[in-house]
Amino acid sequence: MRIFSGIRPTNEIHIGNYLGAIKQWIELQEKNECVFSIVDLHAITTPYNPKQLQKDILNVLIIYLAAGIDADKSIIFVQSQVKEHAELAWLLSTITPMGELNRMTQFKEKSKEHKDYVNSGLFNYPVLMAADILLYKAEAVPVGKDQEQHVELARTIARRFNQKFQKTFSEPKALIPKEGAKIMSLVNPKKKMSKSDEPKSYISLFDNPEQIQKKIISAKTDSGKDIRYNITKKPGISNLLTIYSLLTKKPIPEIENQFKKKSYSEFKKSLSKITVDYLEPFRRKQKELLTREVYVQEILRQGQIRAQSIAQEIMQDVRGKMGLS
Ligand code: AQP
Repeated sequence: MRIFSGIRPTNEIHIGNYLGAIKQWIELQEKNECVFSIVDLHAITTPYNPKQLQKDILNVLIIYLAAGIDADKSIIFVQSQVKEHAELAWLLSTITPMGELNRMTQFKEKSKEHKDYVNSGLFNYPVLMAADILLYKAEAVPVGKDQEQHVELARTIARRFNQKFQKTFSEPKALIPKEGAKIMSLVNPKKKMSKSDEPKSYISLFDNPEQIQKKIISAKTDSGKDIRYNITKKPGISNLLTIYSLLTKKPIPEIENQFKKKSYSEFKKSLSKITVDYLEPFRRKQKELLTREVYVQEILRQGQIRAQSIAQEIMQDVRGKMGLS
C-alpha cells in the first residue's frame, strides 16, 4: 500500500501530533511504501514568521528521524520543493464546489482563531491536502481525528475526478489510531492539544525535563480524587490516563488499579517521569542532528528527487486526462 501523511512546520511539534500521527507511521513504514512530507505550503496559511520557517522545517525533520522514520525506507521531503503539489491543487480546485469547503470544521475554527488572517489559501487548504495525497496515488493516510474530514473530502475529490475524466485515483482512506487520535490540551481538556495554543497547553517533543514536569504537574484535573477514566465527568484525568497508557503500553484499567489509593499528585509525578524518559531520545537526537547539517540536507534532497519522480509521472497523466498539454 502507498501511504501519505505530513505535518505543518508551525511552532513546536507536540505529543498529540506524535501519538495521533507519527507513532503510526513508524509501524507502517515496515510493510508499505511511505511518503512523509513537511507541509510548508500548509504552514503559511496561518500567521507565521518567514525568518523562522526554515528552522521549523528542520525541527520537523529532526522529529521524524528521532521518532524512527527511516529515510532509506520512507520518502521524507519538503512539500514546496515538489512543485506538482501546487499545480495539482489548482486543477483539483476546479472540480471542488465552494460549498464543500465551507463545511470544513478546521477552516471555521482557524478563521475564528485568526480573524485578521482569513485568506483563500486557508479556505483551499483541504484541496491542497487532497492534492498532497492523490499526487502519490496514496491509498491510506495516517492522521489524528481532526484531519478525518479532510481525508473524506480527498476521497470525494478523487471519485469526482475519476467520474468526470477517467479513472485515475484510488479513494484514500484515513487511518485513525484507536487510542490517542485526539489528545487534549493540558490547560483545557475539552479542547484538542494544538501547537498554536499557549506552550503550557502542550508537551513539545523537545521540552526539557523541568518543562515537562512543570506542565504535567500544573495540568488541569477534575473535581474528586479518583484516578478513573471518564471522558465526560473527568476529561482532565482521562486525557492524562490516555497519555500514560500510550507511553507505557499498559491498558488503562491496569493504571487505574495501580493508582487506586493514590493522589492526583502522585499520579502526575509518575506520568512526568515516564514522559521525561520517553522523550529523552528526541532531545538527544535533536542535539546530534543540529550538528549534522550536511547529512540532514542530503536526506531532504534525496527525498525531493524520489517524491518528484512519482509526482511528475502522475501529473503528466492528470494533465493529459484533463485536456491540458
Ligand atoms: N491533539 C491531537 N491529538 C492527536 N493527533 C493530533 N494531530 C494534531 N493535533 C492532535 C495530528 O497531528 C498531525 C499533524 O497536524 P498538523 O500540524 O498538520 O496540523 P493540525 O492538525 O492543525 O495540528 P495542530 O497541533 O493543531 O497544529 P496547529 O495549531 O498548527 O494547527 C495530523 O495528523 C493531526 O491529525
